[in-house]
Amino acid sequence: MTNSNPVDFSQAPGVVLYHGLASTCSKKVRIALMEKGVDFTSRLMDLQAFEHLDPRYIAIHPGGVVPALVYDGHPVIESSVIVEFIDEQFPGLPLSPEDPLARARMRVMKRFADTVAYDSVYMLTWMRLSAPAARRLSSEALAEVLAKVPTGERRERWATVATEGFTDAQINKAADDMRTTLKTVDEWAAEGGEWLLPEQYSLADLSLVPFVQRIFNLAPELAQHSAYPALSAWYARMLDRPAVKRALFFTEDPRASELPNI
Ligand SMILES: N[C@@H](CCC(=O)N[C@@H](CS)C(=O)NCC(=O)O)C(=O)O
Repeated sequence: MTNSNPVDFSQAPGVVLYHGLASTCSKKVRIALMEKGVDFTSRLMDLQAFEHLDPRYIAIHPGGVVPALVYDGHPVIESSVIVEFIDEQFPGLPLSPEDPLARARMRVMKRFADTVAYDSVYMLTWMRLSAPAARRLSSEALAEVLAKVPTGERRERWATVATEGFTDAQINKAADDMRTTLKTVDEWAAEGGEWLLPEQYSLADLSLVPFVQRIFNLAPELAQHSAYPALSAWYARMLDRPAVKRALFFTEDPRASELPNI
């Protein structure tokens, strides 16, 4: 694996991953790469230093969010799409079942990760990591940053964390989503057996584990292990997988030691 410090935006052959250390969506993609044994160039970005708003990155990912994978010069974006691309492009452990009905169930679980599970964690994550960075800026510097954010939705998030933060109603909704996430994954783990799909370890498992990890870290009071026995056993099995451990607690880039991870 090769690294870059500071971020190198130049083209490189093979797989280049632009990612965030703490980013749940990046963790998902790192797990997929590591499960398949794909060698990649790591380009860790400092989101709190707004490196992902650099015009050279926006040229790769027009939404200005991580992760983005570049394969032989071709950008692939959206973590759920990227993990499917990795599974289809590279040999090694198959991460999707053959049976179309099982694939459909897997995609429902991936969709859940992208919606309910993602919505459950992003506000508390932003208040923990992004708010301090945004609040350190002068009003001129903040205006400059906001002008670089390519989408209205993200501009609003940055403006919110720079000022009053999210409302109590929003935070309560996130807590409800956390409970729903834990309960749903617990049920899936109970039905699935060893992994979430009875058929095999799949993209469903690796798509959900970063969000479960984040809930355990952000809201331990909501995540009593005894309340979710199947989820807890599944989570322990996930952490026993070398690829999952390497990806969640990623250290294989010199920048990793300088960035926060939760
Ligand atoms: N739907 C996107 C979501 C990506 C996303 O929200 N990335 C976050 C980190 S997990 C990010 O880049 N945040 C920085 C920002 O929005 O400025 C995906 O799954 O790839």
